[in-house]
This record gives sequence, C-alpha cells and structure tokens, in this order.
Amino acid sequence: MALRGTVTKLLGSTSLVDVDGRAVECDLRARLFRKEGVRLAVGDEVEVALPDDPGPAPAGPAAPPAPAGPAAAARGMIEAVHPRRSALRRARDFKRDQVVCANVERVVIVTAALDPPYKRAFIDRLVVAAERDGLLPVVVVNKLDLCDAEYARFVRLDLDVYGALGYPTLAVSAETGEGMAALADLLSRGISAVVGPSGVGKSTLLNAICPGLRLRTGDVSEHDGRGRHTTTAAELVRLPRGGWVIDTPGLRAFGLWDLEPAQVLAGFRDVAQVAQGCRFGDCRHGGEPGCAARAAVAAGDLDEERLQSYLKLRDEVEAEAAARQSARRR
Ligand SMILES: Nc1nc2c(ncn2[C@@H]2O[C@H](COP(=O)(O)OP(=O)(O)OP(=O)(O)O)[C@@H](O)[C@H]2O)c(=O)[nH]1
Ligand SMILES: [Mg+2]
Ligand SMILES: [Zn+2]
Repeated sequence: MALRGTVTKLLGSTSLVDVDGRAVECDLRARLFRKEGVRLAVGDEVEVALPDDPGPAPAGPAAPPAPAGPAAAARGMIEAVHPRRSALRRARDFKRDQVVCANVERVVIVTAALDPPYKRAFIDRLVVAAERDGLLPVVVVNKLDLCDAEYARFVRLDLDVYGALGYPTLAVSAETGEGMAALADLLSRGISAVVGPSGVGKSTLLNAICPGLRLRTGDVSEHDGRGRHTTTAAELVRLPRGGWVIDTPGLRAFGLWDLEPAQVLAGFRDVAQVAQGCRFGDCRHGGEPGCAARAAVAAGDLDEERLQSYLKLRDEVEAEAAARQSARRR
C-alpha cells in the first residue's frame, strides 16, 4: 500500500521523504522519470511504497527527520507524484528554471537591518518573484538589536510600505528574541520558504524557533564566498508547532529571466495602482507627459524610491530579454 509523504531533501539519485514524521530514503520509479519527465523538488507530495522492514521507529513529530545514511533500512519507492499547488522558482541560467521548493504558500524574505547592509532592492526583487509564482511575500528584517532607536524607527517605517501593500511584515532579532513569537506563529501553518542574502541570519532564526534543528550558521566572512556554504542543498524541515520551512542557501542572484515587464509591475502593487491613470497605455513612467506615476510621486502619494526600484528592475528584465534574444540568434 502506498503512503503519502513529502519530499524533504534531494540526495542525487534518491530523495528523502517524510512519511508521518519518519525520514525514508526513496527511489523514483524509472517510468516517472523516463516517460513522464518527472523532476522531483523539495516539497513535492508523493505516494511511497514502503519496504517490508519499516526501519527505526518514528522519532516523534517534533523532531526533524534524521538523514538516512547509506546504512539505513531498505529504500522506499516513489510510485506517484501529486500535481504541485505552487512552486517557488529561480532561474539557474538562461534556459532552465530551478524549482526551489514545491507547494509553498509563502516566501519569507529575510534581510538584515545591518551587517550585511539593508537592501530594499533585494526585497523588491523577491516580492516580484513571489507574486509571479502566486505566493504570499512576508517581509522580515532581522538583527534589530544592531540598530539604535532612530534606525529601528526607519526600518519600521520602511516595513510599513510593504504592510500597506498587504504583505505581513516583521522586525525581529534572533539575538534578543524580539518579534520571534510572531515569526514562529507565522511559520506554523503550511510551507514557508525562507529566502534572503547570505549572512542575514536565516538559519539562526530557524534554529531559534526550532532548537533541535541545529542548522549550520556561519560568520560573515564565510558568507562572502561562493564556497560550500552557498551550494548546500535546500532541505524542508517540520517545525515543532506545525508547519514546514525550507531554509535556502543565500541567494546572490534571484534571476528573473523569463519575466515580462508587466509581471514586474505586478510585483509593485502601489506603482501598478497609480499607473492605471497614465495617459498612454504604453507609458514607461520615466517622465513622459501624462504619467500618473510621476504625478503621484510629485503629489507625495507614491514613494520616489518605489518608482525608481520598479524602473530599475524593469530595465534589468528588459536587458535580460534582449540578451536572451541575441543568444538565440547566435
Ligand atoms: N547581532 C545579530 N547577529 C545575528 C542575528 N541573527 C543572526 N546573526 C548572526 O549573523 C551571522 C549569519 O547568520 P546565518 O544564520 O548563518 O545567516 P544565513 O542567512 O543563514 O546565511 P546563509 O546560510 O549563507 O544564507 C551569524 O554570525 C549569526 O550569529 C541577530 O538577530 N543579531
Ligand atoms: Mg543559512
Ligand atoms: Zn506612466
């Protein structure tokens, strides 16, 4: 009899599947791979046929699944893969998209208030990616303990910009515990993908929420290199209070290759809203007469920084599209 499970980690030719809190190493039916072109992603829901020997007893729902070593019990077999409800993607190169995680409901975008420096452009980029994939962006700023009162106020004001767009926002510190209860609450349902630049404290935050987790964290120097750290495979973990998280390696570039400029605009809800009033349908909001976005900035209804951030990302997406075109011609 097949049991339903969730793929938690890809191990090359096999994968780890969580079946009722137990980690089972599984093969994928060759037919699924060869004939149906199935490429598993972390977060995929699958039907697994278990070997006769079920292996060690469950460690309890609260414990993160222990990785099955080569000496683990006989492997399971993935007999079917359920259709994905959603997928967070990132472009790996010009040709292929990489599914970072399947069946995600929210993308928790983590940046640091300081060290590494706070970057709103990064948040905007990830919001665009989340909106493209139909996922709810959640904006988290960590390391609040490093701010003085005035800077902390600035961070909160900035978060209000995203709050006004309808996205949950949190200012937190893994160091002092500030905001951590709210973060734990937010993660306790469904699958959350935690994304953000290297060194902002993603793993530290998750370790604080799930003490048994012991995700590897590093000091800032380690976060600069393209070394081992950033290539570590993403793994889905079960949280003690329910919900699942996937801690992703620091993303230096969250490619937005295959986006249309209109999809960039969809990731800037405030700009999109005011731009409906532009006189010309093909307005580029770059200072043309009758541009409602410009007028909104002048009237103080739209943040200049938001418009600039939109224009910059749109230009980038257009440049990428042009590069792709010329690569195809060659
Ligand atoms: N002061 C302060 N330091 C923090 C906080 N959270 C994390 N750090 C530190 O920031 C550094 C990086 O933390 P990590 O959790 O490894 O960062 P990461 O985002 O997982 O980085 P990658 O795995 O490379 O993507 C570590 O030295 C942490 O101790 C915080 O709230 N305050
Ligand atoms: Mg990490
Ligand atoms: Zn315009």
